[in-house]
Amino acid sequence: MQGSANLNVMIKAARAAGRSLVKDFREVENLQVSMKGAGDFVSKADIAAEKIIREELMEARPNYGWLAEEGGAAEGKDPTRRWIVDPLDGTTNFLHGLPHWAISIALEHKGEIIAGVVYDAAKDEMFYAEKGEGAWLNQSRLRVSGRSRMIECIFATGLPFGGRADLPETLQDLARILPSTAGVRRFGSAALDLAYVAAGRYDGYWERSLNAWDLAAGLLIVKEAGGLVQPMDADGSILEDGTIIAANEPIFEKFSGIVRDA
Ligand code: 2AM
Ligand code: CA
Repeated sequence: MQGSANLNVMIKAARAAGRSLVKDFREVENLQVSMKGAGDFVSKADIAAEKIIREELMEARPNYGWLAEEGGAAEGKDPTRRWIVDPLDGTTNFLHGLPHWAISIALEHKGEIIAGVVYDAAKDEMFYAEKGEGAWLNQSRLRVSGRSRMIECIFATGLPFGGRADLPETLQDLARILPSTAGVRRFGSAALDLAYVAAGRYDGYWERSLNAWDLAAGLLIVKEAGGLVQPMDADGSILEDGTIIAANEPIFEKFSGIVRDA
């Protein structure tokens, strides 16, 4: 796909941040003895990656606004466009030396995501999409899976950890979903969960309690791969509520019905 100038800027920024993160990821292994030391190191790696992305994007498009996990929000001179960035999605994986984390960069125009990049730098998998132009993984076009029997489908989700309060809801979700499917996976990066739905690796994905930067790029990639995405509350907003249900079309109604039957 011959991407727009904006998409090329986003891909360039993701690659630059990816190089920095891959270098730091190799170092993490040496720090495992001290989790605290590793935690501080990873948060520095995260902030350094965000700085690289911000510099690349702001140099190319100085008028656009900004929303990112580490750096907060800033309105641009052009109030209709903003970057939504997660420099390191899957931080816990990164910290544990698990090669499953990604950089997520989205471009929003008048409240709608028009371009998205999710880059798995450890595996050099660049997932990207532009509105109306399809979804891609490196040079290949992506398509969601065509599975229509729930019992053959694999679903991804996130599970609460630490002090997160939605444990009962999550356990009820699992009780409803596990028996009628081929299984549930919990890999720890919302951005990659969505990219994997787009690639047909997962048949669907649901999660609550996320932030706009976890979801913005991935939701467009799913849509452009022919999948459906909705917030948990059908009248709500994915990015404002931080909830999502994503799946291929043949199973969406059934799957979303089960998930929403909370
Ligand atoms: P992160 O790695 O950038 O923190 C895992 O289920 C997903 O939840 C990841 O995308 C992770 O993003 C996100 N996540 C981690 N901690 C979170 C929190 N306290 N609130 C909301 N989302 C979180
Ligand atoms: Ca994140």
